[in-house]
Amino acid sequence: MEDKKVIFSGMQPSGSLTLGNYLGALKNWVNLQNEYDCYYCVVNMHAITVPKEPKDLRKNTLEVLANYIAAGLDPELVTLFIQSHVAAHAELSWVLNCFTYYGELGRMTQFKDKSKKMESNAITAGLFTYPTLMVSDILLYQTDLVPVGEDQRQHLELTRDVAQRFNNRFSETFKVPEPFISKDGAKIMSLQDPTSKMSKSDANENSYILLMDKPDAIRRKLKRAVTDSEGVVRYNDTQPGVKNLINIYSKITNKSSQEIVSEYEGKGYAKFKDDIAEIIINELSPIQDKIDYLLKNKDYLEKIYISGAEKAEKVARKTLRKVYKKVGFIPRF
Ligand code: AQP
Repeated sequence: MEDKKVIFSGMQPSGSLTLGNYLGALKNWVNLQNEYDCYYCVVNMHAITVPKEPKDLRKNTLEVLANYIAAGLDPELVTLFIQSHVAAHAELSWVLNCFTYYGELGRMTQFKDKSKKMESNAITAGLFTYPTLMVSDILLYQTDLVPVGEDQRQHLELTRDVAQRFNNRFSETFKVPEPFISKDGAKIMSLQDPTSKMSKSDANENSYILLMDKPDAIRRKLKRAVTDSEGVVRYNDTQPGVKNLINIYSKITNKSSQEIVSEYEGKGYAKFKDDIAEIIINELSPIQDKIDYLLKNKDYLEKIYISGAEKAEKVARKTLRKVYKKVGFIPRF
């Protein structure tokens, strides 16, 4: 265990997880669990950077944890925990906010994208400083690698900059982590607007497939998925809707895009969409059975997140103690 490289990643319980979260990140996390010392967190503190109903947040937090386990993460192998249970995340975040520049945060594209869609008086300081909380999540565990989707690369670069800045100002304190972005760039796009990514907080429920969607909903959403008027299954950027569906197909079946294109030569979109719906249903069905089972066994989930937090806390406290000492805070103990 000691020699294994450390991995940290997390997902926001800002809704139920989507096929994008699953194919872009979660499936990958499962493949890494034997080889690395993995910390996978449900980042509920990130989820309140935009308005969120408390009861939904509670429900989604347990759901995300259940989704992690149902998708194949083994709580015996990896550390699964809820972010707010380890206070060091908030504590380090304050310190690192004092080592992150206003200009850097203002350049974050995720902030620009999210804030653009909001009334200016609804944009909170939390949304603006969200990346520093993410920096803290990662640095607390002396993380080597962070498996995230391409959309998170900029936050990872900020993490490296802040870690290096702190290390240079004081002395070696943080491991400078590397992004670990899947080479095949699995960015799953919205089924309604294939130029923007599939997101669980999208207002249009036809834009995403949830891991917990029942077969009928999956079939209906696929039928309504935006394509184009070409009517030919081809893999190119002028047909972003079809390209996205091919990516989903390929990610689940491991078939190449060329194989899929040949398979559907001379066939229309209807058959193609029907087949993808069935492929998704087959992939998700065993996961859904496990999710249902886990959500009926809240005591089990509680055991997992409590023991996960205890383990995470030990590592996180050690880093935080170092940081407090370096910046000149007087230790209490
Ligand atoms: N569409 C996607 N394709 C590939 N990867 C994706 N990820 C998210 N959407 C896609 C990856 O999932 C991980 C966790 O993401 P998150 O839940 O922390 O936040 P997010 O990236 O902001 O995801 P959403 O679904 O878009 O959430 P909302 O709507 O709340 O903002 C990350 O590794 C991410 O790359």
